[in-house]
Amino acid sequence: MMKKRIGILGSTGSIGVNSLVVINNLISNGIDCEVVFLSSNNNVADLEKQVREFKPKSVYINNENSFRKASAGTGFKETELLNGDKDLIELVRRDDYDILINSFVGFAGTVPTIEAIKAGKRIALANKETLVVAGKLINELCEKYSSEVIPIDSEHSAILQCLMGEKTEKIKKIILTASGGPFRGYSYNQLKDVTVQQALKHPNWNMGSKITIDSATMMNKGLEIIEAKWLFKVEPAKIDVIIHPQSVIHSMVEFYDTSIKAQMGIPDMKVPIQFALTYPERNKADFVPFDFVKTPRLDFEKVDMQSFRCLKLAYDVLNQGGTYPTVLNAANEIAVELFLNGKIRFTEISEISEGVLNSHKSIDEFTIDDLIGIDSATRNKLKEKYK
Ligand code: MN3
Repeated sequence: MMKKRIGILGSTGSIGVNSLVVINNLISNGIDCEVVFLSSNNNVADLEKQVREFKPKSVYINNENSFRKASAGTGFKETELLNGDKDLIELVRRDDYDILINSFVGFAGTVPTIEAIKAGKRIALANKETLVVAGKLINELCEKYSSEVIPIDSEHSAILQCLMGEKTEKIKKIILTASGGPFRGYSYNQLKDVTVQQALKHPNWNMGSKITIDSATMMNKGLEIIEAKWLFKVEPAKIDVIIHPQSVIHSMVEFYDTSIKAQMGIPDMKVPIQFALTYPERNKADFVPFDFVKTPRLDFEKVDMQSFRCLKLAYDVLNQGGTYPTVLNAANEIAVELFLNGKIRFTEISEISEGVLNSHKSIDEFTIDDLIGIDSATRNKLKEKYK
């Protein structure tokens, strides 16, 4: 079997750390893997530990001060240290690796994904924002350069697994499950007073702060329905969301004979990460197995889009298409930051996004540079307003 040569963007975050555990699991189960590069925004201390263990050729550090600190120290003396957009693009285009795990947060993940696709890589994608803003371009590029995007997002990994051996035209519905987050059952009025601390407590998954807030507003599920459209090439009317508080069923597909397939397991990101690295194969893993007797109940509820307006906005932009998803994503990223910094209420996250969408004039034909321009214009407008 061919060696898997892997580069990780965002190796000190929760997906990155889990990816390294998965790589060790694959190695101990007889799969030859090499970590070619690692990267972090500014977590130099954790990067140093990862470098000692995995000995990558290169390390990319996004934050300039952290990069200088790392360059001055001794922890990376046998490693090539990189910084800045040019280095990042050059790194993901190299031919010394095959699989890019992209777990950057937000729009920042888009350009490296595109450059790696152009270089013919497999993208194991945890950065869902990439597909939300540029799904159309990414699908075109994957075809042109014979690259592939394999989702790490647990719902989409579940759908991919349900669809193996099936035909797209026989899908009746894709059903994404959602835990409902910490505020499941809250009315819109109740949501007005929730605190940052409450919002950061996710019942089932342990993740970074951006995605945890997105889960609390249900914007995460909104981004995921758009992600599903581009990954599985299904029309918006065929994408459903159902609340499933236990997060045991990671998602489902209903076919036109009414048969439904579900993919299940304990909520553990290591499973979809490993599948993205080994697809279409399945490899042995020593992860904690699911126990039906310990979790005897699986519950389901209708989603409440009156309270969780971010999900409603996402359905709107999913139907409208054009550059609306780019604007929604940018507005949401800034609004989440404002909420985390105590500058706005929880419910203002959807209000701000809705306001920006209402004033946007969408275009149907666009390049990646158009999207970068629209993204930064949206951010600047909001940063100016709330500074
Ligand atoms: Mn998910």
